[in-house]
Amino acid sequence: DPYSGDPQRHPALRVNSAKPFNAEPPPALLGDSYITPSAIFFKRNHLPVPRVDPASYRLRVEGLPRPLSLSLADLKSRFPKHTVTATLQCAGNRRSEMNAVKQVKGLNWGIAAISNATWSGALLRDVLREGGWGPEAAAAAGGGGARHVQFEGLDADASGTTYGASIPLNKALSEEGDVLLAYQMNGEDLPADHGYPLRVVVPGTVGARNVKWLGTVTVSREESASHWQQNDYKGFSPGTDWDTVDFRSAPAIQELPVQSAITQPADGAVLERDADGGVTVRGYAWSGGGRAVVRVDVSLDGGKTWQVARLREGEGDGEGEEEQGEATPPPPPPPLPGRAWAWKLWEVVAPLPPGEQQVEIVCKAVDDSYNMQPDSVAPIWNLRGVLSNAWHRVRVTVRE
Ligand code: MTE
Ligand code: MO
Repeated sequence: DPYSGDPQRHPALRVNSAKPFNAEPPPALLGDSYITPSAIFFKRNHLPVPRVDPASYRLRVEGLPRPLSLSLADLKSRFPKHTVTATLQCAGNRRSEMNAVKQVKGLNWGIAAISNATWSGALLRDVLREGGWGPEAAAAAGGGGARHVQFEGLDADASGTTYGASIPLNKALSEEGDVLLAYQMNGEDLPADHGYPLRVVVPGTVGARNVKWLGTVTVSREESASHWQQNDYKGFSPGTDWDTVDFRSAPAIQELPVQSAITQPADGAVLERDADGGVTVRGYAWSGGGRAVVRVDVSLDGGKTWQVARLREGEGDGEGEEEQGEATPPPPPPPLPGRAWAWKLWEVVAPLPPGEQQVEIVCKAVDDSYNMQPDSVAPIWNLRGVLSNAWHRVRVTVRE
């Protein structure tokens, strides 16, 4: 069994596939903490988890004037340690809602194939510069006109095919791109499931490009030739089916569209009112490309009327943030424009008229480019079930 070396996992995870291991946390648990504990961070593996010996591990860096072979100690000592809080979201998050409209191909993710962590490591930019990347190399590398950075994982199938992906070179080189060769997650060594000993973290970019168990980085003219870059993780029209799809006709997903979902209450829940007769609704919101979520609208009547949710900024749990007073510490500074890599958790305490009632709760987020989520799934349905970001709806019963 090629999966016999896989690590132990947290029992609270909802398993979508055991081999390879794919699982997401229960939504209420996800929405509880701004930083997702590593044990319940969603896990998306295409292949068995490779066992990597940290002592003999080397990262190969190619396509540069000076190719590099870096040990973990090199990565930790020769480059400044950089820390970024970034949300990862799988392209297939919320795929089950597409499946409900019409069958799609892929793991049946709920709303929790997304999580937020603090990552530390060397900046990919610094490593590429150490390899001689600069204006002259830009002209010479990759036969002229290098455009991409390819990543190859150490996880392989029975035929030796490894996981791979690539990102635009501009993203990797940008001083504001924050692309990390990460050796830590939430202040500890990366867990085995999340890429030990090294993964790339590409803030603002779809999960699939955040290659785990990183073996090789290559600056190149071409995108990665891997299946997952070329023939997967692309979006298509609702009218495209498996007989007509041409994967060459669509770009690989990189930045993801604006997203939000309700983590509490759960669909089908029976709710009690709080002392003031209201109900509490909580969720997450995030957008790709470093675009900040600026507003989340919540409806308790299926989308007829709306109110604005309170964004629970930063690492606090949201308790007491509304109290004004001399003792209140100032809020954390907002992220630099274009670098809002982390999600925002949000909350609404909504009043409801008395009496038992069925309520359809809806949320939708707006990012700082004023991108908004589409209201329904059918017009964005696609055969692979990716980019599922329609208004999220849960139906609950509220009791006296
Ligand atoms: N990297 C390798 N080497 N192998 C993989 O299967 N899965 C990708 C990406 N990096 C994958 C990988 C996908 S599709 C996603 S969504 C993220 O890892 C998931 O990261 P996580 O398991 O840390 O949540
Ligand atoms: Mo993914």
